[in-house]
Amino acid sequence: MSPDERYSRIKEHLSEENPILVEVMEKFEELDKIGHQSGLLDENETYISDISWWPLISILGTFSTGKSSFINFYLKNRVQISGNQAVDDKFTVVCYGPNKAVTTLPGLALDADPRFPFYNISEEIKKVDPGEGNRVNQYLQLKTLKSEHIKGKILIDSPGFDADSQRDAILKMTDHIINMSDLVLIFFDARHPEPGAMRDTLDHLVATAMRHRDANKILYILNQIDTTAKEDNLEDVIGAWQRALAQKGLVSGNFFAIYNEEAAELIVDSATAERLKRKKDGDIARIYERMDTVSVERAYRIIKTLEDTAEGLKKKIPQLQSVFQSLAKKVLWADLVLFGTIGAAIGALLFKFETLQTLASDLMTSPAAASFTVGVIMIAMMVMHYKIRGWIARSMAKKWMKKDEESARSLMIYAKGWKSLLRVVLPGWSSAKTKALTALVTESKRSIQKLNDQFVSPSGSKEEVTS
Ligand SMILES: Nc1nc2c(ncn2[C@@H]2O[C@H](COP(=O)(O)OP(=O)(O)O)[C@@H](O)[C@H]2O)c(=O)[nH]1
Ligand SMILES: [Mg+2]
Repeated sequence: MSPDERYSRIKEHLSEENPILVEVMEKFEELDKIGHQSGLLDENETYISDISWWPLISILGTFSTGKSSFINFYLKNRVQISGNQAVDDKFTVVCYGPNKAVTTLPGLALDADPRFPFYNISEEIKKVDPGEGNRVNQYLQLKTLKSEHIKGKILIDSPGFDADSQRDAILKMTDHIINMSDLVLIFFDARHPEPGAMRDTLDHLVATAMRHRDANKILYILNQIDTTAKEDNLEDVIGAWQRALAQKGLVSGNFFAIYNEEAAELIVDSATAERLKRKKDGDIARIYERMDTVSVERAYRIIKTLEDTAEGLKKKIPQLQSVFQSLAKKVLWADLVLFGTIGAAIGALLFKFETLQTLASDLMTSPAAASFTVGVIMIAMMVMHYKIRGWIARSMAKKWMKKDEESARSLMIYAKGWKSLLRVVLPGWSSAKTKALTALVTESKRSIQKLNDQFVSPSGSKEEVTS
């Protein structure tokens, strides 16, 4: 799919979700143009390919911790099957769709759609599971439904890791998903909060989450706390759980303790029931708030990416220009030497052989023949020039590969194509681009202001917004 097509399909959807992001997207198109002109991007590459435009919330945890039940409750719809067995062996991506009823689509639908963060996920899957054929359907499925609760975000339910023979591949996919997600909910089971119950999977999740540079996006949720009612030991259970996490190196975090009303056991003691419910209601409200503000955070993050990319280019382009200047110098010398030698050789031949001289003057008397000859010589020279240019650019790229891969890549892109070197070496080339980039950054700051106007509510949810 060409970048243009990709842009227009995403735009179509964003115009419903958040028009400010359509503006931001247009700025990304400008960035792409600069990227293409400077050889930093290949023809069909785009800076938006790393961005997913919908906030992604992933729900992780070992099997039977109540992930699917939580999603069903949140969406007020029985989207996922829940139960005591490992019912799902796939990641399920849940998003807004045109049908009221829940519609299930194979993973390929996600792999092929640039509007979703799973575009080209099959490449990622190939890395974790290099088996035969396209295995995307084995790891992913898509469920869509027409519901206000899912509008503007994407939820991911994760499979029952433990029962899976492809556990390693699933864990690697999980890492990838943590990286892509705006918010990660890691579920724990209050029936086994003690350290011994920290299975490998949870260990892995917690370790991965902790390493993450954006640790605030990870919420640790102790679920099924209704099961503490019988012994009335909620504080002990929460304490044991947090100590277990601390033992893994997690010093502080977003801790929550909840249960699912619909799945909970009946709590006989009314005082305990009341206390648990209060705790749960408070924590659920905080979790939901994070889930709802995630689309706001995402908008800011996209603009931040735009700014960072622009700033990066501003630094990169003058460097690139000096690389191209040295390429141009080398090509110029090579041209001079080659064409000089050829010219001199032709001159010497004409001087030496009289038959050649008469042939040449005969040619000159017929304008058609003369222009044909000149044309042939010009084309031959052009071909030679581009061959030499490609050859020098490639050999330079090889050297740059060790120092700076981006410059090397640009050289390679130039080596392949017919782009003019002349323009690139003129001083105006990089100054015009850096000027355009500076303007882009200023404009993106304005988009942030617009977002602020749109989102910041007087109720004070502002600190949730900026991250
Ligand atoms: N007691 C209790 N049971 C729950 C709670 N949440 C889910 N369950 C039950 O736990 C089982 C596993 O739930 P499920 O959502 O399928 O877990 P998943 O494997 O993490 O998706 C089901 O039988 C649910 O009814 C809860 O908060 N309390
Ligand atoms: Mg499940």
